[in-house]
Amino acid sequence: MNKTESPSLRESGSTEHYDAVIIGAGFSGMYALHHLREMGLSVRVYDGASDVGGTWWYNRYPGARVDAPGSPFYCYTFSEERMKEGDWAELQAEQSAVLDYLEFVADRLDLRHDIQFETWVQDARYDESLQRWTVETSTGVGASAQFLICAVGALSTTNMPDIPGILDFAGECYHTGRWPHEPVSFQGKRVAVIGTGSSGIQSIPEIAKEADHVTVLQRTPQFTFPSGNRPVKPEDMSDARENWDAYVAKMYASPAGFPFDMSVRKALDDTPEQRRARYEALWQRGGVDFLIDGYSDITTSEEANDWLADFCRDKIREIVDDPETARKLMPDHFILTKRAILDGGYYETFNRDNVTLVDLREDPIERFTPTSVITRSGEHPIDMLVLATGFDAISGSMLRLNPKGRGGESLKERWQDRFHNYLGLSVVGFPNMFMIHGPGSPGVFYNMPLGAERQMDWIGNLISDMKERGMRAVEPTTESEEKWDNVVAELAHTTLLPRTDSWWTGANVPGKPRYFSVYLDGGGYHQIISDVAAKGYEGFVFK
Ligand code: NA7
Repeated sequence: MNKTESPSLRESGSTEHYDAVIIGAGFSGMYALHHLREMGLSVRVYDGASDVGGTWWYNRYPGARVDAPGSPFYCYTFSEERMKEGDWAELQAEQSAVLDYLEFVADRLDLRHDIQFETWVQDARYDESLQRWTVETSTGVGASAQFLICAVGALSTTNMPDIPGILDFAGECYHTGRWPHEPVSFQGKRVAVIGTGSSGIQSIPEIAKEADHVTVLQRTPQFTFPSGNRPVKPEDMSDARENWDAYVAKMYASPAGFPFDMSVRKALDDTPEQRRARYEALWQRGGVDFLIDGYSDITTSEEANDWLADFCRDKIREIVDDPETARKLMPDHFILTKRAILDGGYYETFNRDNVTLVDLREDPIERFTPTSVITRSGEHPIDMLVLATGFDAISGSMLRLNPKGRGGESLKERWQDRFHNYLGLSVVGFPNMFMIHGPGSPGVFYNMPLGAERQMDWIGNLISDMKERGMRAVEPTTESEEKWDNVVAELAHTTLLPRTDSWWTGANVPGKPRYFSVYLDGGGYHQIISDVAAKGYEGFVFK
């Protein structure tokens, strides 16, 4: 019998009944579906997109690729067979390669069968008397389920800038996080790009190759490292296939979920000459090696941080021909306290005749007209506007969903001042609701596909435990939520990270609670949640 035809699925009017509803069909939601189905649960997944992939379905802008320690380790680990069938051409896989991989997994596991695409969940409410969630969707067909799994993505809800006249701009306008599926041509066009985070820094060099002119509207200058992207050597791919178990064990044991040994050497243990030589070698090699093979105290010691920042600022002066442009590109925050960026010739792009940099701190945008952007110093006529302005990250997609818990309290009300949660998985007042990569979890600081698998395995074990014990509802206690909040904050404050405005601290979205809401030690986190389970799910109450 097909699992979706199991006895627990019944149709009543326009409400379908499942054991679990999953929201989102990206890396997390796809694994959640597979795992819960394997456990024998009836499951429905809803996603607003037309196919699987989540953020990798939407982010199709030119130059989009994995900018983390990459292939072949940015993938699922649950199936050795799937890993062996997959292939990765480049260390930092381009967006289309990641999406191909997810489509391949969806095909192999027949996931689409239980996913309803082009369907937005408009409301999710907990019914205390039934101990179930009721979900309403944009298609009019709703669902009721005991468990609600929110796999809504930490980088999914776009951050749209509120600038006078922006809606009057009559030319083409695209957000990098909602890039069209049809080809976009920049040929002969004057393009303005707002934003110089990963998306801007990946796309600007590609756009500049084709466009007539590119005006980069920069609010905060960024540190970015040469990507060092290269083909995956066939022998490395074979080695990963042959020794997959050993690699996975290493990924499980590492703080960031990748099978690399992180340098434990401190920057200040070396002489300035030794540091310079090491950084120069790493710069030439490129990639995330500054994190892996650099020094362990860059984000904890101000002096070590300043040293690397100065080294990178020297590189900008070396690369960029025009001293005035180099000056505008000079970042002044602690290095690596905004998301590390890898680029394919970003600073070099400013040596092109068709690229202009506007420093919005000196020359802010005043307004848009139908044909231009006007900054304090004058008018820039444009044909196209690219918004590389990022996301309402980490908590934004949960707030957009805005589930209503016990007593009808909404998550927006609950999260007005802080993103209250226990273990980054659950929230008081929202029984049987689980978040993947939510605030309070390692989320974006961990290998995200692996993090999703490990959180989902934990949730699956909790559900099994409840079924065995005949429990119908689970939620954390207020005390455990408060304790976890302190644990997350204490760890963050051992670093320089909370001291910089970034999307990690919510500073990119006006009105958002401003604090560092991610648990920084991914390896330690998975040990903690496993210990919680071993102690009978300490900090939770069951009914
Ligand atoms: P990011 O990293 O949040 O970058 C967004 C950029 O847009 C950043 O430079 C922002 O400046 C800028 N921004 C945002 N709003 C505005 C307004 N209103 N005016 C001017 N400039 C603005 O998003 P990305 O999409 O690049 O990357 C997100 C993550 O996705 C990335 O780190 C990877 O993990 C994948 P700010 O720095 O806030 O001053």
